[in-house]
Formats: sequence, C-alpha cells, structure tokens
Amino acid sequence: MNESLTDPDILGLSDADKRAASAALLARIERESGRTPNLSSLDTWMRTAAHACRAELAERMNQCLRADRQAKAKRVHYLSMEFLMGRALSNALAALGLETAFREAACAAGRDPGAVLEREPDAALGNGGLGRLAACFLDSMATLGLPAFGYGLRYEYGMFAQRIHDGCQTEEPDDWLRDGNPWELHRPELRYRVGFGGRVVSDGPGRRWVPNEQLHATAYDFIVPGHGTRRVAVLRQWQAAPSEPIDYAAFSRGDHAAAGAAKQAAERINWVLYPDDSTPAGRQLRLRQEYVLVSASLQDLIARHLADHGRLTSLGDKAAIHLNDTHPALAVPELLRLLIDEHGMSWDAALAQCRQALSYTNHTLMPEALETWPLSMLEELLPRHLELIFQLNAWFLNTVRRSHPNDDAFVARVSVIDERGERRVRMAPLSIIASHRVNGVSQLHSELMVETIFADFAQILPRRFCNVTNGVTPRRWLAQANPSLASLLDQRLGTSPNWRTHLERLSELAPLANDERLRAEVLAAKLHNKQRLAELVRRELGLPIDPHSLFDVHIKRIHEYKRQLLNVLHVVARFQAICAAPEADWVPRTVVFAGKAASAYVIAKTIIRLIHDVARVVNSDPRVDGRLRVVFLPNYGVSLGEVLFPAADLSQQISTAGTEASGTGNMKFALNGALTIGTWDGATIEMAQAVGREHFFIFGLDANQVSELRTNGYEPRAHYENEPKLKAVLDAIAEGSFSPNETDRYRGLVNTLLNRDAYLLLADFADYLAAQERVDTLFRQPDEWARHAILNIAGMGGFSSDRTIREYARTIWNMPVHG
Ligand code: 26V
Repeated sequence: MNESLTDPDILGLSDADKRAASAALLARIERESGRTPNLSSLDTWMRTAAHACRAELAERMNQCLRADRQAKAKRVHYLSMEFLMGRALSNALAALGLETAFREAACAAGRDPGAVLEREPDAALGNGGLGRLAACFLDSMATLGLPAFGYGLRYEYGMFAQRIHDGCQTEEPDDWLRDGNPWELHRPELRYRVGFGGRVVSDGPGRRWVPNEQLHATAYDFIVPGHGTRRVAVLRQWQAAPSEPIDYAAFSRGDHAAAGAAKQAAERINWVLYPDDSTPAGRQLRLRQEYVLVSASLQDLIARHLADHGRLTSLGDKAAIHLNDTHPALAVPELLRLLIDEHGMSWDAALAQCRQALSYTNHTLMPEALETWPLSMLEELLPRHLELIFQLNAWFLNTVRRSHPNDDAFVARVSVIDERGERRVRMAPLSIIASHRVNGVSQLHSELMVETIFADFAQILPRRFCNVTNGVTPRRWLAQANPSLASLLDQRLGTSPNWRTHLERLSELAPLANDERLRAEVLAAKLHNKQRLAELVRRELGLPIDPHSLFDVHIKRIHEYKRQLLNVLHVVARFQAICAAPEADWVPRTVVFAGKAASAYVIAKTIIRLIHDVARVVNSDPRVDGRLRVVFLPNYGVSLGEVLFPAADLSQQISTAGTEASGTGNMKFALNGALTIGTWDGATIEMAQAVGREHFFIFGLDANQVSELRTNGYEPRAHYENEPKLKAVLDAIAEGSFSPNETDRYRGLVNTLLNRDAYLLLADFADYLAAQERVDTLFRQPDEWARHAILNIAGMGGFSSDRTIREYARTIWNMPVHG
C-alpha cells in the first residue's frame, strides 16, 4: 500500500502543528458562522469542527481511492441495512490527532468542549448489536488499512427515540437530519437506476427485465477515519429519488396525488429504519428498501471494477461482497441479473463470480427471525429476480438429489422455496448456496448453527461454515468512552505499540494485578466514571444514586431471551430480603437498566413497565434506605452506552444458554473493568476462557442442559412450589405489590412463567441468586474486586474488532492484512 497512508506517526502532531490546527479551527468558525468564535453557539462549534474534520478526511479518502485504483487492490464491500455509528466528532478528532487543538480552541472561546461534542446527534441507523457491529467493523477496516466500503441506506429517521410515560415506553421519531448532517458528502454523480415491477421479456437467447417503476439512487458518503493511519473507509449510504418527480399529464388533469406518486414512492424508501427486531417484517416497503440497497451497491462496485479492470471475469477475485445477515440477500439474484442480463455473462460464469465474491454472516438462531418473503410479493416487485432464484434453486437441488436420491423430505428442507402454505423464498438458504463462506459470530453460536438451523446444509456443504467471533473497537469503547482508564493504560503500558491499535498488549496488565497502587488507581478511575453516571441519572431522572454502591448494569434490547425479567426477579428477592432484615449489613446496590422494546413486542413493553413499578416501590421504601436502587435510563443508544459501560461494576449477560449469538456489550463492559455475571452463552464463554472462569460469576444451565431439559419436559411450576424465595417473588408481582392501582397488571406475565417459561427463568433463578451472593462477597473486598477487574481487562485483548476483521480478511475475504 501507498507508504504515506501507513505513516505510524500520524497521531504525533508537534506542538506547533497543534497550535496551527487550533488557530485554523477558530478562523474557520469565524468564516462559516459569520460571527466571532466566542459568540458562536455550541451547534455552530460542533458543525464547524465537523466540517474541518470532513475536509481533511475527504483529502484522505481521495488519496486512498487513487492509491487503490493504481494498485488494482482488492476491496471489501460490507452490505448492511444497519450502521449504528453514534456520534462522529470525538472519534474523528482522535483519529486526526486534533483533540488538543479542538479543546484549546473551544476553551479559548469560552466554550466547554464536552458540551460541544454533546450537541451532535447520534447517527442511530440500526436496531442493536448487528448494526453496532457493522460500525465497529468499519473502524477496524480503516485502521487495518483494508480498502473497504460499507454500503447502507440513508434513513431520514433512525431508530426511534424512547420516551417513558408513567413507566410505559412510547416511540418518537428520531429526527437526526433536522439540522442537516455536517459529515456527509453528497455525490450526485454517483447515480444508479433501480427498477420495480413490470415483466420479463425474451431478448434473443436471454431474458430481460422491463420494470414499470423506476427510481434513482444517489450516494451520500460518510468517511470513517482509521486510527494511526491515513487510511479511511467509506460508508456509502443510498438516497432514492424519483426519476420523474412530477407526472405533468396527471398534474394538468388536476390529479395532484397521481402527479406526485412517483416522488412519494421514492421518498418512502428512505423514510425510516424498520425498528422491529422481534417480528419478521413482512412488508413490501422493507423489501423495496433491501432491493435499493443491493442494486445501487452492486452497480456501484461493478462500475468501479470495470474502471479498474475493464472486464468482469475478475470480479470475484477483486471484490469481496459481504452480507450482514440475510437483509441484503437479494444481492444474489441481483448480481446474477447484472452479470447475465446487463453484461452478457453466461449462467455458469456468473454463478462462479457470485460464489467467489459473496459471503454471509448469520447473527441469530431464533427460527422466527429467519427472513422469508412471499413468492407473490417477489413476483410482483422483482419478477426477473424470482426467475433467477428458481434457476439457482433448480441447479442446487439437482446436485442435492444426486447425493440424496429418494429423500424428498431432505430436498424440501434445503430448498430455497418453502412450499408449505403460502409459498415463500427463504433468504438464508439463498445466501448459503450462493456464498463461499457462511460464518457465525461466536464459537458456540457457530457450532449450534451447524447443529440446528443449518444442519442439513452443513451435512452437504461442511466446509462452507466457519466461525468468526465478534469484537468491538477499543478506540470508541475504551479510549473515547473511558479517558480515565485509557490514561492509566498509557502510563502502565506506554504507547509503542499503542494498545489502541494493538489491544493484545492488554495481557501485559495481568502481572500488574498484584500491584497495589494499580488496583487503587483502577478503583479511582471507576469511581470517577460512576460519579459521571450518577450526575447523568440525577439530571435525567432527578434521582440520587450513591457512586459507592455496586453499579449492576443490564443494557441491551429488551427481549425475553435476554432475560431482563430474571434480573427483576432477583431485585424483588433482594428487596424482600432487605425488608425482612433491615438491620443487616447489605451491600448497597444500584441496578441500572436501559434498552428499547420493539414497538409491537407487548411482553417486552410489559417488562419495562414492571421495572418502573418495582423501581418506584423499592426506591421509596424507608426500610431499604437507599441500599437498593433501581434505575431505568430511557433511550439507550451508542452515546448513552459510552457513559454506562465505563461506570459499571457488574455486567449482566444472563440470556438463556444457546440463545445469544454472541453479544458485544459483554465485551465493552469487561474492557472497561466490569466483572460479569452471566450464563455460559455466546461470546461470554470465550471471554471467560480468555480471562479465567474463576474471574467470572457464571451460573445456570449450559446450552446442552437447556436442550436436555426441554426434551425431557420442563415444569416451571415445580420450581415455584419447591423454592420459597421464588414463590414469594412471583406471588408479590402477581398479586400487585408493585402495581397497587391495578393489582392484576402482571398476573398474565407471571402465569406465563408458571405455565410455560420458554426461556427457563425459573430453572436458573436459584443459581442466579447464589451467584449474586458471590458478587456481594467479593464487592466487600474492594482490593480483591480490583484484582479481578484488572485480570478481566488483561484478558480482553482478543476481543478487539481488529482481530475479528483480520480473521474475516484472511479466512473469508481472501485479502490478508499486513502487520
Ligand atoms: C433477534 C430475534 C430474537 C427473538 C425473535 C426474533 C428476533 C429477530 C431479530 C433478532 C436480531 C437478529 C440480528 C441481531 O441483531 N443479532 C445480534 O447480532 C449481534 C452481532 O453479531 C450479536 O452480538 C447478538 O448476540 C445478536 O443478537
């Protein structure tokens, strides 16, 4: 790669450079706002600083694109319906080495730099783990110097904003573009036609699609800086626009609705992110969104490939195309269509390119989350794609029939078409057969993937499946979120090589766990972060919390399988125990929840309400006297996470074993020195193995025991009848102790636990309580706690998304990373 892109000293600006950068920033603010810097608003400061960064990043982008073109470099294209980027300014300043300049310039003008940063709205174009992973990956691809494009949609409204009214969640639009987006670069010259509907006609020997609806997609680029390198990655987000914004004939007739129909149809595409990660989105608009993403992205990368290489026979060799879950799986028939119908390639050659280029990551084992689309909908919107899907399926089933003669049931199970009931196209099989690699996101998840949902495919395509355990970027989740701990690490480990880009260096902390001073310093850093969170809780909720209490934190989407309800059962048990013995020496605890429920997910919303009801009762009981506090922080997102992870003592990772594909919050907590109470699930297993299981509070059934219990017949009611503490907790909730104005509010919820308990809360309850007691015991010995915390941090070197991306590059994309 171009030498200047990998200059390791890019972070080291001289003092003179920094002064110059600071002066330049002040001048720019004056120029852009038309006012002197000390009269400019925080928003102006934020936007101007963003513009200053963007200018530098655009230069770097052009340099990268030129260098890659000259080198005819292989590129990776990460297709995802979600990118949960959060704020960008702090990260950009760090990557560009401008943090000090910015701070000094703001202070000199009497502006609080932190307040400026907080003016930036989060880019929340994702639901949760899957979208945030994509954001961490872009950071790592840039940092590792991989030529990389992220491809997504430019949603006008991102993940809904969560408000709480009387303990109930309501959803409000996330109007993140209201004041414009200072980061994006509109690229009107990057414009591709996307069709819908119509029919397929014979065209000589081939077939040709004649859509009856047309729109255009244009690009908006967001530049993702690498750290310790001039390399950047490009997040290219598509905006749909009508090809004919006004139908003048209709307009002249006075039919304004018809005249504006095409404009409306195009604008709907970018309207809003689908916020529902609990029910399959069986809606046409979602299918249209997925197709626009896929079609524009593939046309874009094909155009670039042709500009570089002049022919498409080397596409699979030079372009890796990665599908983030099946949401972009229409890339399979679209790539085939573009190669065959538009570029005249043969079926066999096109399929070979497709297989060489494509790879697919599965992110959940929940069968109800596997995407399917009704045949009828595809036929109406994408008739040529449906033909190609049939052709691909016929080719695939032909080979399957040869290995499984007389086994029609097997053939039906692996077919891309689900023939039961309304015929549907199954997007996971489509992605599997058209890719060269399919990966899960943790060791356990990848094993279960080939033993359960994809068992039939694994039997016939054993070498297609692999594992790449998730990771998180230490730049955002440690360096940016936790400056106190970061500066401790700088002091103890030094910065060459820098742990920010060489996270494996954390292992050097392990022997220092015996250093008494370091333990005290780690505790002091934690206390500082807890005070920051306490201040936020006071501001947001008007509730005082004690920074010296144990901060027990459970933050993620609200899902039954993630078992926030099990956490609540423990809170109620503890409350009852305190009330029964108020004089006892209780370890003070603050239990913090945050997370959004899908708008249609009734049980998840009920759990949020229960948390609030329990909080009200517990927080106001004089017998408790502040030794147990329950807090629900509304509107969980990336920026709130940046305050919560560093402030946690205890990380809750308590999913039913076998259900959480990986988790990535688990990594952010441990990296920030929280200890984990968790089940043997997802990547928590690998974390415990890396750190040492004795430094984790592991409890409950493992995945094998869960499946055994389910096959042998699980009787939740037996636990209720045999465990007095559990009975007392469930009775109190069911009888309305926490909802005195509506005593039946939670009877249904409790009955579901007693009769079905699909996620085995009652089976794990007793062991969870025992683990919580071990937590208390350790917390009484702060110095011992600190030793465990340091060993946790020391064991997290392998959970950087840099490691993850190296593995993808080597084992899936075939583009090894040097260094
Ligand atoms: C989950 C579920 C579970 C219940 C039923 C319906 C349903 C629908 C969608 C989903 C989310 C699937 C995609 C996803 O976000 N998976 C998450 O991906 C993360 C990154 O790999 C991983 O760390 C999380 O464990 C996984 O839930």
